[in-house]
Amino acid sequence: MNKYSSFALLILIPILLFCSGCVTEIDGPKPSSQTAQLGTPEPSKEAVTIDLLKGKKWKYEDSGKDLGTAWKEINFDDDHWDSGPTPLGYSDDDIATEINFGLDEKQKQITSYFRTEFQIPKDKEVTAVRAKLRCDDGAIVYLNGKEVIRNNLPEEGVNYKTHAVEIISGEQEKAYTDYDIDGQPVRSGRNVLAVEMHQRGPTSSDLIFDLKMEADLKPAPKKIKNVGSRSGARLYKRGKIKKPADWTAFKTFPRKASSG
Ligand SMILES: [Ca+2]
Repeated sequence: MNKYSSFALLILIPILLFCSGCVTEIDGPKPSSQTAQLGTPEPSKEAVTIDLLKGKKWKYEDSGKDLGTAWKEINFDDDHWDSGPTPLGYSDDDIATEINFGLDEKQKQITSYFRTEFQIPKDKEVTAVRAKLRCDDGAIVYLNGKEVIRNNLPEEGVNYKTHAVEIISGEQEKAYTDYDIDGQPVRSGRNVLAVEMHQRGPTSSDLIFDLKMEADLKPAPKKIKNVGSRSGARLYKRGKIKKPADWTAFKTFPRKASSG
């Protein structure tokens, strides 16, 4: 080996050793950051079904009085009403909460009123609502003040003296009727269900009410974010802002009158 060959080896050997290290590093274990990402999967965007009324108690008003229309609204004060789990009613074997029908069993009160509430998480959106109603004899169900179910009652002119259309007896008393509910009245946070139950007549022997309800929920879209206010204008943005021209004045406010 001449001096030129020796010099070439002195240059090539370090280069080969360095490249060998590069290959080992590239083919070796990946950085630990990838393992961390696998441990924190993104939230599922699939809809999930929840039971809205599981274990709920219902408030009830069984005095036989005419409550008018305010009783079905979301902010009605029902603190003084009694409460209990379903089925509610009287004169049936599987009643969980016994209510009153008045002093005379041959002149029973026609209408009784029921209320309960449930919550929808603020980060969820309702895509479907389903219900199962057991009623003897007739019922109207309101969700946040809007009628969503009417069973065995006239289409119009219903008041606290209105009788149910048909007698419910035998196996019909234990049957549940399925409903697909318009989910539009459902709101984020607190929701109120209100139900009026009507007897077929003052001598009807029994009254039974039960309601089951479930909803499909999916993650709600991101809300518009308030990014601050300047000079009486409130500014909003959606997603990523690329240019100053994307900013839009949402609303302006009158300035306070100066004291001078
Ligand atoms: Ca009845």
